[in-house]
Amino acid sequence: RIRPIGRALLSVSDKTGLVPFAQALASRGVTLVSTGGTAQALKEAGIPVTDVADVTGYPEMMDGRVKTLHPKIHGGLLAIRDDAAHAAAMAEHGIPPIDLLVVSLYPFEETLAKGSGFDDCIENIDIGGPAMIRAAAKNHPDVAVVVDVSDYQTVLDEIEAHGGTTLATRKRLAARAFARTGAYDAAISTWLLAEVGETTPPFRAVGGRLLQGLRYGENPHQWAGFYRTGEVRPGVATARQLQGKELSYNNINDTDAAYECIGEFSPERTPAVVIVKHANPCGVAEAPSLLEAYRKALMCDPVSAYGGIIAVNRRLDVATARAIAEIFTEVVIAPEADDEAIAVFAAKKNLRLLIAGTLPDPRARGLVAKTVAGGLLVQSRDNAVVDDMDLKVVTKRAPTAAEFEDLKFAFRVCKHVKSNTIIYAKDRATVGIGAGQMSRVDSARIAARKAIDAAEMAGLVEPLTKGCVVASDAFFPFADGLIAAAEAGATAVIQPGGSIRDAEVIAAADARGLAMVLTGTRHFRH
Ligand code: 93A
Repeated sequence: RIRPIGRALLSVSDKTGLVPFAQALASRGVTLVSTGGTAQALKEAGIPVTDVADVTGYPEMMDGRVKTLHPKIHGGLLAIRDDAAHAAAMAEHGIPPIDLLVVSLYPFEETLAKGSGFDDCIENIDIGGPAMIRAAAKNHPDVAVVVDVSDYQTVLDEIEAHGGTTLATRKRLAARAFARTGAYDAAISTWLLAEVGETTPPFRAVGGRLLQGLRYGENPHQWAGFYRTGEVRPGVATARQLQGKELSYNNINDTDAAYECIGEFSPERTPAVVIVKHANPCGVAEAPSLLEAYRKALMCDPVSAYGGIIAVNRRLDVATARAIAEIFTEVVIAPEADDEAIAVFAAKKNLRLLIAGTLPDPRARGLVAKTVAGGLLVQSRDNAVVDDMDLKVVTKRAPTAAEFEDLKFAFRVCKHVKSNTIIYAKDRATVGIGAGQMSRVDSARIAARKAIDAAEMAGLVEPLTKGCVVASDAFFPFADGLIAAAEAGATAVIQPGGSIRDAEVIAAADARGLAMVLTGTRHFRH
């Protein structure tokens, strides 16, 4: 599929490298056709060139707004070369084939960047250029398209090596061409949206498709949209909303946090419930029934759970739905739900019920993106699961079987809590969660304080942290965090290890009779 280049259309705003490139093409016998300014530059360099106007039979008009928008140009770009009917149309209308298109678009981005006025920006929106680029890129089986100076040499090398362009190269060039027109239009729409007081999502950068324009962002003065990427993963972007008000930006963010966390508890395990508030779990529990799991999760931090987001790991039943309906809940997400459970929520007009079909796979790969000023940070999803980790007991005392189960439970949860994370857990339920603190010892203290508050609310004589286990998302840099946990009543610890003071931390655990397990894997989350 080598395509020799007989005729090339050059129409470039950025004339960098134009002359030597055109010269190289001309010397290889390529006929050159160009728009006004480009033709002028070539003529000045003594390179033979045909004016587009001489091909179309029309002068460039309306200040250049109409130059190449003509069947004699677009026919030459779009005709399928080995299609008899297309060839006949070309012959009948005197349409010359164009084998290579070289375009650099009107400098819209540069015009905008230098602070030009509205009319100037509008005038720099290229219409004919993108039309030709897209035509040539569509017809890349026959036509090569270049939209960047850096590909001039690519084309010359191909001619040198093969006497024309290869299909593989034309395809690559076509992909780049569509990327260019896509980015160009995105720049225009970003500018226009800003003109009318809206902002464009940076998500376009990762190829998002608008699912839903949101009423506002994290705060009412912020613009927001919900975009779907190409990733196929069960979750809030693919779930079906059965009832309730439209999801808000914060709802979507929190629901995602809840559903990603519940994914740690596959339906083959015992029933599990996650309650999320402000993107952090405030209660997670496993129990023989979903209802019990919900009650235990709620007990961890009933104050925070008010207005929370609830995720369950299996078909939502009516008993659990009734219990959930007792307090104000923003969103419930489940893989599926019984009809009676759905009916319970029907009376709660504001409660959003989402059915996601399947649970997320905690081991699935995926992308996580976050913007920074002027940039985009992208990383793979944290798909490490405690069951796959090489767990090492480093203390004199090994955890009991029950402690070991709780340790793994707590580490599963801590992956989904903002760092620094300290989780106290007992009987496969969180009993104290310390999230998002700048120091680990503060997280340990907060988690203990919350456990005391929860016990008081439940009318218990002592906090549930008595005899609990503790998980830390990253190593204890000092023994203080571990000591705080021990003082709160923890008897066993799970943490990644790897601090230069590990020995000190292990000694502090031994001194208090604590059992400690190292995972070797960290679960930072910010
Ligand atoms: O104003 S346009 O949208 N109308 C057109 O028909 C057209 N054809 C090519 N702009 C058009 N172009 C653009 O002109 C090209 O994309 C290129 O940026 C520029 C080259 O013009 P010149 O050769 O006159 O410098």
